[in-house]
Amino acid sequence: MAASVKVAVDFGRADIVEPFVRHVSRRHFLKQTKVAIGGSVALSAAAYLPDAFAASDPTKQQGGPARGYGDRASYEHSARLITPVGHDTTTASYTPLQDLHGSITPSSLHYERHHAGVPQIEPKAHRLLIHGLVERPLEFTMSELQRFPAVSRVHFLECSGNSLTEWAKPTGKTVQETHGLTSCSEWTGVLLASVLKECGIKPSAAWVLAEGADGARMTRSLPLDKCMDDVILAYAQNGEMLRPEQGYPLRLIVPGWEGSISVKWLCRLKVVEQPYQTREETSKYTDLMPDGTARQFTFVMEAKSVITFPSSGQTLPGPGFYEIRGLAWSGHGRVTRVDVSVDGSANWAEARLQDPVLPMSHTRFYFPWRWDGTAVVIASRCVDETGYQQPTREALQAVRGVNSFYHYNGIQCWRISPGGAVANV
Ligand SMILES: Nc1nc2c(c(=O)[nH]1)N[C@H]1C(S)=C(S)[C@@H](COP(=O)(O)O)O[C@H]1N2
Ligand SMILES: [Mo]
Repeated sequence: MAASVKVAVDFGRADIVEPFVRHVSRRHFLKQTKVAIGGSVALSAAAYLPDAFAASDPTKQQGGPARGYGDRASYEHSARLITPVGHDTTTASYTPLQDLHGSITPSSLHYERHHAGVPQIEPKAHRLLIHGLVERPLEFTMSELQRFPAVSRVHFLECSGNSLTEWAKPTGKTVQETHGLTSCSEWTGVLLASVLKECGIKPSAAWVLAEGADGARMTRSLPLDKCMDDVILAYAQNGEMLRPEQGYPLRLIVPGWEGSISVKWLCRLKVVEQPYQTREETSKYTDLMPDGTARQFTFVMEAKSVITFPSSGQTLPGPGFYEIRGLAWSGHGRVTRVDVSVDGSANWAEARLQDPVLPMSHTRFYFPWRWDGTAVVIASRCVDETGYQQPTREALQAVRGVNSFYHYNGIQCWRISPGGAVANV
């Protein structure tokens, strides 16, 4: 490898940059790039091109062929973690949040939750029936739905069971296991309001029953107000048609609300007066309170954040500069602030938010930090545009007790021990 190594660092903070630049040497550089310390690095071309490439005719094709449908580099192996939830068809797969950059989840890594497996539905044969309290009951084909004015919006989805293992005490699990049931995509489709208006809503209507065409026939009741506001009948995700796991060819995207109400493989909407009290809103997806009563229809996913680097299961190579990175989101709108603590929640300082900060979307945050090599506990907490602040586990327990299952959004702490190992504490 050629010895000409030029390192340009642009962290924007002299106190972090200077020690790094002062001590930089070729050996140091090689060691540090292995741990992806960041900054911008320029090498001479000969330093990174294999000899064969540098020596041969650059006008002749030497690399692989073009491909009709792309795949990632053969060196990349990040994957969803698949766990059986109940009997063998109830499955969840968890997004590897620790490996992701920015705020969009690659479609192939979007978490999955399906109660009876993934059906294969032929789009030409698929229909959406809208009936009940409407002037004109109508059945739409996929191509008819695609003729309506389209919208593309970035929204997170989060299963209300995300982080449920953390209710009582820390579990030692990784961020993929504790928080991997949330993902964020750009969804394209037609506003449900446009299609409902086409059918003509009768005055007595107040709820809409949504049914999926999978084996589970997932069925949920949605308040009509939400349906007329921002609910999307989505057929595309991150620029291409939905993945089968995400509900191909048609699903609901109910922004900011618990994932289970975003019915996949959507085939029927019945406009009604009352919620239907289906299994998914009585025996499931209710919150058991300490006094023995249960909260029902707790739709909105409250503000939540988590540090994805460094996070449980990772190991820091040694003391020095790190950029703490994570994700924050709120079902009530935009995230307005994320604070990070690097001293066991004694002090908090504001993290930098990545623009654009979109409503009901994952928001990436960054926090520059110099680790001195001692044992520390790091954590993040977020505030949303309603002023609500993400609570501690203790604060949540004080209100909700420990019988609750769904809707855990407590502050997540990671401990870094002197050897660099990061653990869930
Ligand atoms: N038809 C149908 N819709 C469904 C489900 C299902 O099993 N069947 N699972 C729900 C649950 S519990 C969640 S959290 C989300 C998950 O969406 P995803 O798999 O695209 O992440 O879909 C919801 N919609
Ligand atoms: Mo879910």
